[in-house]
Amino acid sequence: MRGTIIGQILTDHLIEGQIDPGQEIAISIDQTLTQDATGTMAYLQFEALGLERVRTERSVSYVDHNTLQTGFENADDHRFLQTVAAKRGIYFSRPGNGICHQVHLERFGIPGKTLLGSDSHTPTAGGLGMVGIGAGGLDVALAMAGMPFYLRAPAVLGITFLGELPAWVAAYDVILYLLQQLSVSGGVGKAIEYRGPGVSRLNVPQRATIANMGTELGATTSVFPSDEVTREFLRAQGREEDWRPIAADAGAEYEEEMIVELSMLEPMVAAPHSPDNVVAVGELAGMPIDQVCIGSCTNSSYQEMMTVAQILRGQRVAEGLSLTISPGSRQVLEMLARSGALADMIAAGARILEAACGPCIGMGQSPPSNSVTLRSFNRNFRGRSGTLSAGIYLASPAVCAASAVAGELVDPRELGEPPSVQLPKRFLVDDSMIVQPAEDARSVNIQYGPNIKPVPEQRPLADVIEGEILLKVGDDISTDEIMPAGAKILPLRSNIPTISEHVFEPIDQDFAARAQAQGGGIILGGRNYGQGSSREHAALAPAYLGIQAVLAVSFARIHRANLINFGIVPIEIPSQDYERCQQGDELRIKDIYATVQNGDRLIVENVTKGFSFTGDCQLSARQAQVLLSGGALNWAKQRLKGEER
Ligand code: MIC
Ligand code: SF4
Repeated sequence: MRGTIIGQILTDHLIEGQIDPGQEIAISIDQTLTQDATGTMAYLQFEALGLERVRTERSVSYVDHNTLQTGFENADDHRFLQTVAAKRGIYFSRPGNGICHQVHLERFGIPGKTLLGSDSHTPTAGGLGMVGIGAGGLDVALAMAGMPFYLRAPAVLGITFLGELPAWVAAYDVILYLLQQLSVSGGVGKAIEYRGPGVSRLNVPQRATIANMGTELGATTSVFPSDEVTREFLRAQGREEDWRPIAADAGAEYEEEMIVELSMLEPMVAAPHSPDNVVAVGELAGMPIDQVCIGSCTNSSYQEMMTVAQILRGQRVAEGLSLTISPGSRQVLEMLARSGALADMIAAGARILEAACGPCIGMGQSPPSNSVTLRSFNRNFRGRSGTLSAGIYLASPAVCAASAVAGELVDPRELGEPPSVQLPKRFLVDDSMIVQPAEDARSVNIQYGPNIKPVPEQRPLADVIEGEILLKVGDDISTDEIMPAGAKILPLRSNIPTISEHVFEPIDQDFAARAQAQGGGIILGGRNYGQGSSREHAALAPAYLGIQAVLAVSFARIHRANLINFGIVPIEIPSQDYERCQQGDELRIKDIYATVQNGDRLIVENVTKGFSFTGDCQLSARQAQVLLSGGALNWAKQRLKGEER
């Protein structure tokens, strides 16, 4: 850690603790971002803290996830978000202005600063040399209140890039290659720092693509140096004054190291249903494809979109195949339009969607039953497209565009000369869709709609947890399976009682009803439980259904923090005990208060089968306090009160 970029930025922001991998530290947060789907809850929680204005250097609220407005719910959410932003000192990026991570990179990110976002892909900002971390909305609300963010200090994995990307090989192929090598849990407990001569040959949007998908590796954050390339990008965005150089010290110490020879890489594809199920495109070439979707926070920069336009120029989308394109921001979309590239896309038969998350989060464009959809996105978990029976494949925008024309998976290297796209000297800068906070906050009334329900009261922690294993699930369960998104469910994000009826729906349709009938219970999970999204609804809604504990072989970082924030005890158990317990078994866990407080191991009694085993909560002193206070909101309120005195 010593001398690394991550070590330097964490040290600059350290408030409590010692930066040793695995130890809990508290850092100050310079900037926050929220998006609409997690933002409404984050701001409801911020309101519950009772502060007048945010206390960060810069907080931005984006509307990008739910822009379908199939009913009044979304529109009400947008109005709520805009009025809260105006009143509380937050910049508001209006619907249509683009995907949070892309716009933040273009307009707000600053090298060397910390950014906490209520979205798991917040590390995208690492492309600019910023430490971006994804968290639950409540943690972001606390950061907006000026409170530190607590995390386990990561170990630093230094990845050295040598050489240069060959023709037709994209930044996306680099991260798919890393996923193939390291798996979706390979980055857990780590921060990834990129270095070496190959880095200077990647521009900022390419670096951002790689940093973005470090999330799929399970990494806490991913960071690139801030160098002349970064400076050039910021200059082209008209904000060179935000630049400062950041590099690792000569003797920087990495806990782990890896070398990637960029020139050896080739176009890759991730097959269903996991982003680490990666093979070379060549291995699946010729596979028929029904739908292609290009865009998302991973791959919707100007450069990627121009590449797509050049591949599509003069071509036609294959018969029977639907191609959608969602540019990452209004800046990108307008530049495509003014350059004529948009016309090439339209002429080829592409369906142009607005600059938003769109199909990536299942907001429209669900593919047909049992079909194959090829996407330039970052996740291909089962059901994420909105069609449970469809297989989602992930590949670079170039592979996607070439395949859309052919109607089957194509290795673009067959197309001959690759498009040559340079970043412009000047991007088209127009911030008119970013609303500044009101100067006179008193003039603004926060507007709530009927679907916006208050944050539910937290039940106090029980000293004895007794209940049935309501559901036993396997390894790598994602939050998309725990609390699905998509066009039907996303509009319910501001309404916990209603959204909780959909908990675990893709796995077990009856789960919510069973939990309600039993008045709660326990969930049993395998390894890496809760990977994927930062959505705190995957903890908040189960808590509302009365879930008191989740037992799992291991947990994903953000989800574990969210469970604690909402008073659910995360208990790690040995895999042989996971095997021995079954759905329907009655469990009893006693002396919770004492064990939480003293950091001891817990004894879990399987009453049905008549055996006991030990579990471990591995709580820091602060996390114990949070659980004992009945969740992070109560805990934070107590602290803010203490501050007033
Ligand atoms: C996602 O990609 O799953 C999301 C939607 O952006 C989530 C946030 C959410 O659930 O609102 C994420 O990645 O954190
Ligand atoms: Fe939006 Fe998809 Fe990125 Fe999540 S992963 S922020 S849904 S584009």
